[in-house]
Amino acid sequence: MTNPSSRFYRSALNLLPRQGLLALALASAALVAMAQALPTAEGEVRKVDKAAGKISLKHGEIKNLDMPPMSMVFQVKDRALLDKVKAGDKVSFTADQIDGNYTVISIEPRK
Ligand SMILES: [Cu+2]
Repeated sequence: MTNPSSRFYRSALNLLPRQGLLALALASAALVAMAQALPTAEGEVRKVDKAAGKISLKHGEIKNLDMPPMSMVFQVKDRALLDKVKAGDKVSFTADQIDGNYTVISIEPRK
């Protein structure tokens, strides 16, 4: 047990539990990401206000916000989202409450 290769094997063995922990950490990160995935809601764009970073939507039920269908104004997480849609577009979107403000997180025109 004094040859150099036994040292190699021992350090390889030492690595195994750490890789197990890493796999566990990755798996739980994936679970957290899944739990945070927002359900898609449907809507129709009423007005886009790029200067204010706001969008007016007539929307269907938003399950994660416990919100029935209505028309309302949302903030947007990223103003670039407002370049993807225009008034009159039917859209699929996700929304969440950020610092107390209803905020569109993602939005895509629907075909
Ligand atoms: Cu609403």
